[in-house]
Amino acid sequence: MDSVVSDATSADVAFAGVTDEPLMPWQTDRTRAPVATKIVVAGGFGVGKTTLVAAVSEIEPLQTEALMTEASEETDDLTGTPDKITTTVAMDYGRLTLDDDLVLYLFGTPGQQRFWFMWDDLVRGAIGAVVLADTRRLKDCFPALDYFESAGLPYVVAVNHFDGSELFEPDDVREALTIPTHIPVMIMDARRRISVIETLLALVGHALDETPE
Ligand SMILES: Nc1nc2c(ncn2[C@@H]2O[C@H](COP(=O)(O)OP(=O)(O)O)[C@@H](O)[C@H]2O)c(=O)[nH]1
Ligand SMILES: [Mg+2]
Repeated sequence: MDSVVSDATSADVAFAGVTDEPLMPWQTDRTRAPVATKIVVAGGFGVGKTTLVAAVSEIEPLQTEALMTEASEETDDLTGTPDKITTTVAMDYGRLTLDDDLVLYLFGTPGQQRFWFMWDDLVRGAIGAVVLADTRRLKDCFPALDYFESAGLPYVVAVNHFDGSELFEPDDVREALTIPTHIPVMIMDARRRISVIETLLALVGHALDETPE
């Protein structure tokens, strides 16, 4: 049963912790059943989505990497990640249990423009999204920001800080991307579990804040 991804909305998540509320469809026992939430991980090509999911997933992350061929040379910009030889063609998928009562299902989006058609399916039932940004290629996250803004899906911005790139303050990134003040902007390292969990918790908290009373 643990592979079932619910259609939890942020409202479901907000109510699931209240003891006299009815059980959620995925709950059989209020004292033990975890709340399942779906989170989308988005951002430009090579920004660290696959790395993030792999850093925290307790199941072998499902990755659909393919060797990049010369055919994708023109579309896949390698300037920031010259060593990258694989690319995610469908999506990353991972699971993370927090405190035994909150299970996060992580879905990485394919970064490339040619896979945009999948996004409407990917975000269905999600409580929110993490938009990864690389300060050397900030504009790569604009399509994701635009998408979640217009979809009305809560999101946080996580700057994946790469070694050797300049370290910016969250407020500098917020200003550069014109992110509204109520949206969390985090500096993160996609390779570090603790750092990623911090970002995911910020998103869960933010999604709850955005839930209408
Ligand atoms: N130095 C450094 N490298 C990273 C970091 N995050 C990802 N990488 C590397 O950058 C490359 C692209 O990351 P990947 O997760 O595949 O990007 P994706 O296209 O968004 O899934 C990989 O070779 C990663 O090992 C980071 O925080 N620091
Ligand atoms: Mg990837």
